[in-house]
Amino acid sequence: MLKVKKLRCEYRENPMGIDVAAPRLSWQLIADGRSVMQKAYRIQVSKDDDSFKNIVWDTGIVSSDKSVHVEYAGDALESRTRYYYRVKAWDNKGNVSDWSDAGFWEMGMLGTDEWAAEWITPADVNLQASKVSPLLRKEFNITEKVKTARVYVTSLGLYELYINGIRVSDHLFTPGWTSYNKRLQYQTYDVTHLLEDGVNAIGAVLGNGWYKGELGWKGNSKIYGDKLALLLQMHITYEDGKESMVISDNSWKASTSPILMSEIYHGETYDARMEKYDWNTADYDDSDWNGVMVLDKTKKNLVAQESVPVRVIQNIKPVGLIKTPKGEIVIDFGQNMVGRVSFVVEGPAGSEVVLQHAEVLDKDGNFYTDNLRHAKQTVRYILKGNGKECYEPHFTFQGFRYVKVVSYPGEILPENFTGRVIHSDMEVTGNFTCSDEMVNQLQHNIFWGQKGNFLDVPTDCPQRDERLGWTGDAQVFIRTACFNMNVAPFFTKWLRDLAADQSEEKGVPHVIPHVLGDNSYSSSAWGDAATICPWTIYICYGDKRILEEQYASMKQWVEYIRRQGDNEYLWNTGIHYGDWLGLDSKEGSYVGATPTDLIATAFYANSADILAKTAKILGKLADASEYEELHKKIVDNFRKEFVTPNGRLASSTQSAHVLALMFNLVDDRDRNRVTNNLVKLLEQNNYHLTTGFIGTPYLCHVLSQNGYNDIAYKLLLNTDYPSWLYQITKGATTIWEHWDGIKEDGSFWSSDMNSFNHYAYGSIGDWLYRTVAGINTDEERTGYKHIFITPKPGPGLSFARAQIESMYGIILSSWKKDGDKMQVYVSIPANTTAVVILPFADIKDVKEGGRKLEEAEGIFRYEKTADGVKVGIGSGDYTFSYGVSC
Ligand code: RAM
Repeated sequence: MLKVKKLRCEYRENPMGIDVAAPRLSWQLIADGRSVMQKAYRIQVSKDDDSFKNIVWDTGIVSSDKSVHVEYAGDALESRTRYYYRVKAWDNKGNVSDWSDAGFWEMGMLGTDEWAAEWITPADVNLQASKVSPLLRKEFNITEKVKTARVYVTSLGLYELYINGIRVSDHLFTPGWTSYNKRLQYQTYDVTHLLEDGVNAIGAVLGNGWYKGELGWKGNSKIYGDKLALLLQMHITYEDGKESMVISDNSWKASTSPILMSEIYHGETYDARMEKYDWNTADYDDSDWNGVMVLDKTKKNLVAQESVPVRVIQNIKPVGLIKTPKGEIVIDFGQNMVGRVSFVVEGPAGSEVVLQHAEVLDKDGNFYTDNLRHAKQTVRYILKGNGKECYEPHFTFQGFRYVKVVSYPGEILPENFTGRVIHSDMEVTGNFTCSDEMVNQLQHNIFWGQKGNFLDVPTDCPQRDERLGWTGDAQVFIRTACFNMNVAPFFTKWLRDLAADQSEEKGVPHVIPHVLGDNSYSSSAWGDAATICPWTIYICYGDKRILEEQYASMKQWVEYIRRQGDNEYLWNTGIHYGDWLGLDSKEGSYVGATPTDLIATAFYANSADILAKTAKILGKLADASEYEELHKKIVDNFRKEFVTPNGRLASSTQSAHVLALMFNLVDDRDRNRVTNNLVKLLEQNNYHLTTGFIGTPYLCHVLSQNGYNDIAYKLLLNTDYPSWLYQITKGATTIWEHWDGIKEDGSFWSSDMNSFNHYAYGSIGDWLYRTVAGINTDEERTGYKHIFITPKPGPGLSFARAQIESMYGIILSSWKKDGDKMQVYVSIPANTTAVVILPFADIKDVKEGGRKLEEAEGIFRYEKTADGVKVGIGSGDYTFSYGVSC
């Protein structure tokens, strides 16, 4: 049995409207038995229909085991054209698959000159200047039978689009957030099914969003521009082959909507009495509407949608209704989430529903919003008063678990409220469970932190007046993110903005898209997102193209650092966030005690190393040797500056030791000493961490890698402050920004900067997947083409299990320790191979499926190593059991 399944083009299933010149095709092989490898493949691509009669590219039978990111190499792809593709595979066992089901991709509008549409904005300057969301509409006639219709659309601000009263898609927060003046995405929708014979109507509502609304804690707004506008082009193809277009131009009409105010941070005000019934259908009389104005705005910055869309991903019902000591009524959704609340209400016209959103209650059980700072997170709905009314906000999202019902006509019944969880619709690829319920809750919290902070851009927090694409947070969390969900398209888009927003000197802004003003760039560890993020996507998805695309940006960042100060091999100038929020910070400071020049130089070394490896992979050999040399010199200088001749680190913080070990900055002779000193520091602190954003992600890794796996487990399983599980004892359902967000006595650390949904410390997820369960990719054959399964059991857990869906299929690693018996279960997808290290095992004891290793099928080789028995396997499921003495 051999099947080809899960066809993906540019990571996506049947993407609509892409502008990639050579789209990459991937598939998975489904096969019985063990050690199945692809021997050959054949791809056919046909234009316009899936009968494969009009074939434009046929690879023929290609002898290759490549099944991920095979680049289309046929004739140039045409604009606004759909291509179907199918794949057939041959394996090493003599099986041939059938043709797969057909997948497709559709090209977007490829040339700027193809845009006949014009940017339009309401002509009424008062409407333009007000907070009210404008409506735009246009009627058009259809007299012949429609074969297909497509809309290509984008906006300055956010848009919702309707045809004949129906939303064209469930995508939210379109056109997404990019560095708008340089790159603005448009979306492509198939609207064939929405068109009718005769008069049709198309209508759009615009919202401030990131373009015109408030952004950042300084209360800035209109960062990208002060006029909301729409750009839309519909192409209709008729059965007889003729075509026509509907475009945004000065024939459109504009008016006011019932959305009186909508702001990402502040919520929405909606007066249902102002609704224009059926405004987006052909029956509506728009004779009292105003006209529109054509805006002279560029179309040169337009790019097709690059990431996955943002959607409502799930609904949550309230778990309780609370009356607080202050007497307020608060709905508890049981989960700190990001999205909004939809509700049903009935009451007299003019009565109001007012909802305020918050993440936590204070220690007395009262509704608490101080940590939101200026973000109002308030939704106000004014009833029209004609029976049951349903409402959900349009252009805003909130970070919340609790909702205070400030006003609501009638009885407040939980069933009338629904939490709508919103984020980028990334495919869920991973899960981790183990024998400790609190660690399982930790994994849950990490996962929800990712859901809440991956809303089109990777943010730090989703609730206060920030919600920005902090580069440091993104690089710290990306490896964990890659386990939980497929984040490749998401980061592909964001990294293009990073490159686009690099300063003239090629520094990297603190937040991407860059909205914080001129001097907000180039902190070490934050700017290093430029190298760490593309490298991680390459490692986890085998995506060489992201390295090609980002190479200039990566190199410019390293060269930027090199130009700082007067020693090109140290970075000891500039202002840095350091080990942000480390517990060893001085009173009143956020910057941990680890010297910022040590951190900056360590990250500089790491970035130079990544750049050298990238240059080698891309065949840029001169660069490769130059940056290898640079890396060596930075490491030498690090040693001179921060390591004493006898191998002691100049800084005695945990994070300094962690970085030195993680980035291989000390020589082998000193490694033990530095490790032992780290262990001593931990011991002096009663085996508790003091690390901030920089040290925390690597802390358990360096312990496990250097002989102290037991201490890593101890840190993981601590439940008292400060630890990952401490916050769980305080009821956390997402990861906190501060180790002491809520103190032991129930009071808050501060109201100033205290997010309860911040993924940075969730980076421990990487260690759970990669070390506890032990799933890793070989860096020589990335994207899990060759897999390492190296579980490291430790004290306190009796089993752990992780599963990830790689580009090749599902990888599973699970171990169970029962007294002196150990069982390791592994599943490896077809067309990959793996090395498994069975911890604490002896060759003679190990059985696979009841058989000795030499008798088991699919095992290429095995040997005893210091870490256990090392077994080479091909695809399939394996159960290893053996006795252990420790
Ligand atoms: C705050 C947040 C954010 C961090 C910056 C430096 O805004 O904690 O996560 O990256 O500071």
